[in-house]
Amino acid sequence: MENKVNINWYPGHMTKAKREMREKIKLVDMVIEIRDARIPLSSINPLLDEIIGSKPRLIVLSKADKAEKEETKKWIDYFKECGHKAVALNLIGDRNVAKTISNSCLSIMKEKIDKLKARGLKRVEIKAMVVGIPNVGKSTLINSVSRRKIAKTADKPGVTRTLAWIKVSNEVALLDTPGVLWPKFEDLKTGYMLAVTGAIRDDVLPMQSIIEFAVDFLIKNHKDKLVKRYEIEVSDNIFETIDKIAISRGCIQQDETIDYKRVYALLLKDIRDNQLGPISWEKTDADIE
Ligand SMILES: Nc1nc2c(ncn2[C@@H]2O[C@H](COP(=O)(O)OP(=O)(O)OP(=O)(O)O)[C@@H](O)[C@H]2O)c(=O)[nH]1
Ligand SMILES: [Mg+2]
Repeated sequence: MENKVNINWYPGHMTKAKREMREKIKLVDMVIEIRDARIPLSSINPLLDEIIGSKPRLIVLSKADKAEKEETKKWIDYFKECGHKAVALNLIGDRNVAKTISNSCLSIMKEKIDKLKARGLKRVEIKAMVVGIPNVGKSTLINSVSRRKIAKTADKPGVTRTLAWIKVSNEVALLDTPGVLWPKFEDLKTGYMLAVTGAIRDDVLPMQSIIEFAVDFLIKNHKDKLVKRYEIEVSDNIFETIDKIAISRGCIQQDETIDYKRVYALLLKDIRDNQLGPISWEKTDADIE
């Protein structure tokens, strides 16, 4: 299989997005970069380093409820070794999102805060901006720390929107509009992982290949989960397993052949909805070279 691809699939203008992001980043002291806890390397934008320059960053591994706890811990240690502070959160379930974010930002900015305080500044407010690839949880994080749904203000053309800041705590504020980064992938595996977790549209890569990648991974790493969910015996054969799932779930067409479209959709939905249980699709030991 060809494993190098060069898909320039992301809609919109990357140059414009990059320029806008650079402008917004000037307004903040640090960046909160959200990545998907299930795929902490694939859910990045390789240009982020270039865009944020030397601004400090906090990595938030979102959807931690959908990833394996032990793996997530290893990822946090991995990032620490790389010099980055990372925290894992379930942005819709955890009650301490604001506190965790605030404390982490303060610890990252400690040196700067201490310096300002030494110069006599009484109240220091850290300004941060949330960035991340589509669907990773940017709006959820912002809504969660603001403890209310932020009304979407009508973006009228030609009218400059005033910047709004959301208080996370007395010392930390977030810019209310997050920066959207496009994911980028040159190898198919990264593309499949982005598809499986719902970060890219389903039509970017062939559905059959996404499912074959997913089932192959599940057979190798989580056979028990397939057995339990679909009440089937699972061999090492990808195609046989897909057929068994289809039969078990009644994905059969009128002419009694397998309805692949339906079984693919069913499998993808189950995976994204966490119906098989938490799965870390990217593991530290497999991905660090
Ligand atoms: N289970 C789980 N779901 C989450 C978590 N964070 C976000 N979600 C869900 O993921 C989906 C996408 O979240 P959003 O906050 O809209 O993502 P976004 O980054 O703002 O997406 P775009 O605006 O499209 O770029 C929503 O259905 C959220 O409910 C999490 O920590 N755990
Ligand atoms: Mg959003």
